[in-house]
Amino acid sequence: MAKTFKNFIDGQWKSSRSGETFSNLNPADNRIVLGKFQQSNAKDVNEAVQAADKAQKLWRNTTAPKRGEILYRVAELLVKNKESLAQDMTREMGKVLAETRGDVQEAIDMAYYSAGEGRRMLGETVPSELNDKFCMSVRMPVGVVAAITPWNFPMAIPSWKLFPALITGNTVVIKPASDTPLSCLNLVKIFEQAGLPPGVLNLVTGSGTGTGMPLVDHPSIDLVSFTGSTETGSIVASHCAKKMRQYSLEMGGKNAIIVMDDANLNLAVEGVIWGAYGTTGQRCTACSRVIVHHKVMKKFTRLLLQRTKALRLGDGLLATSDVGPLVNEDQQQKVLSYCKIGVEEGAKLLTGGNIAKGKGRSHGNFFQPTIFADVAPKMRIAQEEIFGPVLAIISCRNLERAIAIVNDSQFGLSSSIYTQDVNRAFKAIETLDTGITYINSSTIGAEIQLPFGGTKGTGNGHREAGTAALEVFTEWKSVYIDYSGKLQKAQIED
Ligand code: UN1
Repeated sequence: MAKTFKNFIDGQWKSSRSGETFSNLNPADNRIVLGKFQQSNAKDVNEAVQAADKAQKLWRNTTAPKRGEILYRVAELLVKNKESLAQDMTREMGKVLAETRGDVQEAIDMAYYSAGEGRRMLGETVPSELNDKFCMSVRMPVGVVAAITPWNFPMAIPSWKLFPALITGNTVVIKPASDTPLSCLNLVKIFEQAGLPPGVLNLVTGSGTGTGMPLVDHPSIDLVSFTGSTETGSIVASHCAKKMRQYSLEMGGKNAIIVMDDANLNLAVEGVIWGAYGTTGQRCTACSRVIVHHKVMKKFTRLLLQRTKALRLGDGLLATSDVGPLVNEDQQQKVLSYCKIGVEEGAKLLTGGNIAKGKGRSHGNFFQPTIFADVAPKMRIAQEEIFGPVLAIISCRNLERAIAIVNDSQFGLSSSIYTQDVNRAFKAIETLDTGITYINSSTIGAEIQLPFGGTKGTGNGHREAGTAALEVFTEWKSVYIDYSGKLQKAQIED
């Protein structure tokens, strides 16, 4: 019998008023049910938001360094439990253990980084127009935050939202993706263990329509922080806009690596393999296009094909697996349909293109690492986010053309160039229209102390992580202190 997990509301573990649950399956073997989770409805959401609203007063009045102390304890508990958290994550999400350890590590890094912010959280002091007057600005919490998180980074992405939101004095209701509720619940449990007061952080599990939307629409929510598909993000945005509510969105990517004729080709191949097939291609930063200088196309393609064919597919818990399954069957069907589209569009399928079966894989959502060559920049497989292990190779004549191809996208998250020429590298940094650019390194692997996010359809101008996160989770208050003891008027001509 699979264990039943509950919602966390006002410091209590509670069943949904719906009386219904949903199953969390292991994508490496869909017969394995990891647990039953609450199918929450609007009533549960209301209770969770009310708890967060009530806890606002206490939490915003807890000094930031004290809030930081709790976050340090969370960090330490995450360190202590890292291995079991990673194992749970591989079981529910599928990516290989080395990567789920990395996912937990991002949460650890974020916890330490944010806890330290409790003693920093810089505001500004600036000169006044007048004598005997002092001007400064301080950061205040926004209020009650709704966090809606995806399944590809089941702990890291919740942590990008929770730690900055909490250190700045907000209270939160989080709804994780229904494919990966366990990792988020494990994180919430650690906050409870670390002594976070009741109501400051609440968890409701369930579907996007039944749980997510009532949360977005709840009148007491002040800010929605969402990571997920562009389609859902735009629905979230329109609901928030109607209610004059703040929102921060992280959405799709169609990230590219440029390989120039002077590149270290072995290094570039390793970068492309890691970017295209890490997390089975299910990162918003995944490399799904590689733009190769025509002079090195033949050699690069040969090396890449060799490395791709050597990748071992299997259960992410096994040390012999390089690439795990896709998260669910719908994802598997979606990736398959894109492979059919690629063939119909006239791209040349070099390897993969199909569901992967065979020993240890017949009950999981495995997919063959896939490469399309001779891809034209306007083809759908070069324009739309596939979110699977599918790579499109595009040829280019020179750097200018390569940059134009990268920028010809509705998205602008991550980009990369392999070159030994410093001039080309700087040209790329300046002209690639993405929020993140890597030089001689893959499109993935962002560190939490820098802003994370993208231009164009990837987001709405906000960034997560780094000090940029403070901009999302705080409001400015400007303060004027006049100690002259008389009425002074600013901006009046003498
Ligand atoms: C994502 O894919 O949604 O840079 C986040 C990276 C990771 C985070 C990716 N640190 O690939």
